[in-house]
Amino acid sequence: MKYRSHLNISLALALGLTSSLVSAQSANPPAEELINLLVSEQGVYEITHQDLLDLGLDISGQSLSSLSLFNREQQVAIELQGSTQNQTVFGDGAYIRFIGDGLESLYTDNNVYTLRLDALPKKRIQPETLPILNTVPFAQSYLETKSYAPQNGYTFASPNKQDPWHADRVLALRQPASKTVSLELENFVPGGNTGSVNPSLKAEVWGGTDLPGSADDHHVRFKLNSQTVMDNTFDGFSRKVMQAEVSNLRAGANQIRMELPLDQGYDFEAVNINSVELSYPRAFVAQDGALNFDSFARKFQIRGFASDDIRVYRQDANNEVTVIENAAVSGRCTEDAPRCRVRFGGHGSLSHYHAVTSNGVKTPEFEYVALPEDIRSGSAEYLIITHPDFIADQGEQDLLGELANSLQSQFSSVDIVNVEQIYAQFGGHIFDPAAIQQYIKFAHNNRNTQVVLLVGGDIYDYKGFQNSDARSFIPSIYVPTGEVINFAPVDAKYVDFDDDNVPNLPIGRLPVRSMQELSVLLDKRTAYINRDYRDEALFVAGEFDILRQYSFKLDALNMQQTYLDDWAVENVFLDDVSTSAARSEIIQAINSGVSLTSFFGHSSTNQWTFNGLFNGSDAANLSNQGKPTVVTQWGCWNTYYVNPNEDSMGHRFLMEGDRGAVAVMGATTLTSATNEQLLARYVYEQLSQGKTLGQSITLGKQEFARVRPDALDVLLGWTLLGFPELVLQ
Ligand SMILES: [Ca+2]
Ligand SMILES: [Ca+2]
Ligand SMILES: [Ca+2]
Repeated sequence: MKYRSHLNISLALALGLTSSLVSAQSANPPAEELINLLVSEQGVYEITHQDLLDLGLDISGQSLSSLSLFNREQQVAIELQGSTQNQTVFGDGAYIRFIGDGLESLYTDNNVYTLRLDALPKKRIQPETLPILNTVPFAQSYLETKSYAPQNGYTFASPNKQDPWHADRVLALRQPASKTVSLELENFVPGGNTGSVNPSLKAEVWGGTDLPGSADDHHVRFKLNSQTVMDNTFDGFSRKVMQAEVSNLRAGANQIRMELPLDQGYDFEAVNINSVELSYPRAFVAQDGALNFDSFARKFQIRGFASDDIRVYRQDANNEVTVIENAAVSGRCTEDAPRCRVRFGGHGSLSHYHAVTSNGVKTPEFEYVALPEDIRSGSAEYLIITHPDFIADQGEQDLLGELANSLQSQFSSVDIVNVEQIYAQFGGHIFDPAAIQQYIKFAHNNRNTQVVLLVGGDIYDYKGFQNSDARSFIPSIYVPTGEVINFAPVDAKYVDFDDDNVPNLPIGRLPVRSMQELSVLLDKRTAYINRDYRDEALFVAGEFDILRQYSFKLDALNMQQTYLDDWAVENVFLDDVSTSAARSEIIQAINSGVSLTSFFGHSSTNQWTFNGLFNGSDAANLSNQGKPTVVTQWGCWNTYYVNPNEDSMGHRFLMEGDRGAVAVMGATTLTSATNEQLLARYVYEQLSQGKTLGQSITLGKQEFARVRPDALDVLLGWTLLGFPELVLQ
C-alpha cells in the first residue's frame, strides 16, 4: 500500500480519535467505524482481541451483538468467539472470523472490510449440519487452476479492458518464434472425476501487430507436453482467448509452448501472452493448513492437516456462509506428520468450501479509519480534491488554504476535500477513481460545484509492477480513445455526469508529487496573474507532413488570424527556418515573457516534432523566472502524465522550478491532426472572449461535440494540467 496514508492507530486512539459515521444516503443509525481490514486474496480471515490490542484498539467488554463487518456498503457475515470470561462480550480469547476475497481492479488488489459498532441487525455465519451418508462415495478430486500470468509489461493498446499488463511479448521476425512456460501440478489425480468439467488448457493472447493484407496477422499454436492442442489465427490488435480440453496432463511439471510459425505471408508478427492456465483434477490435500475449492459433490475427505482444529465453511452461490457443524476430524498429526483429516457432507449444489486449521487462517492487513469529515454539506463552487500529502500539518505552510483564499475573489465558495474522505464515504474505503467520479457528481448536484481542481500526480503503475518508487496521488480514469488506444488517462470523464463523453464542467489537475512542487506552481500562478506581459503569444508549427499533405503552419496562422488578431504574435515555423534556429527562437521568446505558447505539429510524450525541435530538457532549461507562460500543445501524447518512468512535456514545463509554464493543455493519447485543429478553433474562440482556461476547454469541447461527437481522442484525451480558473488576456 504505497498510495494510501497510514496514520498511527495507537496514536490516533490515544488522542481519542475514534470515528463516528452518519450515512446521509440511508436511514441507518449512527455507526462507529473501528478499523479497516485489507484483504488481497481469498481465504478465511481472523482477527483476535490481541491483534486489536496490539494496534491500540481496546474493545473489551463490547457486547458481541454490537459488532458488524462491512464491505462496499454491504454487511458481511462473521463468526464470533466471545471472551473466555464472558461469552457474550469481546475480550481475552475473543476473535472474529470471516471469508474474505481480494479485488481485481486496475488500481488495487486490496479489498476493504470495515469493522463497525452499530445497532443494525447482524449477519452471522450460521451453523449447518450436512449428513455424511454411507451410501455416497467420497469425491476423488476437484478442479484446480494453475496459472501463469505475471504482470511484466504495460500496453496502453491492450484489448483486455480490465488488464493493460501482459506477461510476455513474443516477436517473430523473419523466422518462427516461441515461448515455453512450465506449470507444476501438485496432487494431480489422473482421470479424476471433477463433475462435468474436463481438464483444459486456456490461454489469453493479444495481437501486437497489425499489417495491411487480407490474411490474419497472427498464427498461434499451443503445445502441451509436445502435443499440439490449440491452433488458431486471428487479426490485428485484438484479444484471443483459446481453450481446449486436454488429456495429456502429467503430475509435476507440464510444458506449455506457444509457437508463432510465421506462415501467414508476413515478414513479422508479435503476440503478447496475457495468461496461460491449466485446469486439472486435484486430490483433496490441504496446503499450509487450508484448502478451498468449488464442488457439487455430496461427501468429502480432506487429508494433510498438521493440527486437528479444523473448521469447514461453505459459501453458496449467493455468498451466504455457513459453518459445517458436524465435520468429523480424525487422525493424529504433527507439523512433521500432517496426517489429520476431516470428513464432511456436501450440499449437492455448487458451493465453495473452505477448510482451515488455526494455522491456515489468514490475518488481514490493518488500516486506521480516518475521522469522518463533512464533505457533503455547504457550497463548493470551486472544489479542490487533494491527496492528503498536500494538506498542511500543524506548523506547516498551508499552501492549499492560501490558494483557497486567493480564489475567494473569483468564486463565492471554495472547499478543499481530502480524497481519502471520498474513498471512505463514496467507495467503501477502496482506492478507486469511481468514488471520486461519483463524489464530483454529488458535489455538482448538492454543493453547486462549477469547477474542479485535482491536486496530485498519477502513474499507471498502481501496483508497483515496474517502478515501485513512483506514486499515484490522485488516480485517473482510463478509456479507449480510438482504434489502438484502450487505456488513455482522461480527467474529462470525472466531470461527464451524463456519460456522453462530453465534459459538463471545467477540470484541471496539478500533477504535483511534493509540497515543494505545489509551492512552486502556486508561486507561478501568482506571477501569472500579476504579469505585465499581456496579449503576447508565441506560435510554433512543425514541418509540413508530406505523407498526409498536412500543413501545421496553416493551422497556426488560421488560429491567430481568426481569434487573436489584436495580439502580438511571434511565429516560429519549421517550414521557414532550420530546427536549431527555431529552437533558439522558441527559447528566446518564452524567456522574454509570453502569455501563450502554442504548438501545432506531431509530437510524442517528451518532444515536439519527430526531428527534435524542442523537448523536455529544453522546457526544463528555460530561464523565464517570474514570467511563466500558458502552453497549448496541439499534437499527440505530449501531456501523457501517467508514465511511471518518464515525465511528459507537460510535467517538464510545469514542474522544473520557477520557470516554464503555469498551465499546459494537450493530449494524453494519440490524436488526429484534423480533430486537434477543429477543437483548437473552438477553444481559441472561447479564450479570445476572456473565458478561463477550464471554461474554454469545456465549452470548446461542448461545441466541438455537436460536429464530431465520436472524436474521443480530443473530447476526452485533451486535458489541462494546471489551474482551470486562469485567464489568458
Ligand atoms: Ca495481465
Ligand atoms: Ca491486419
Ligand atoms: Ca457530459
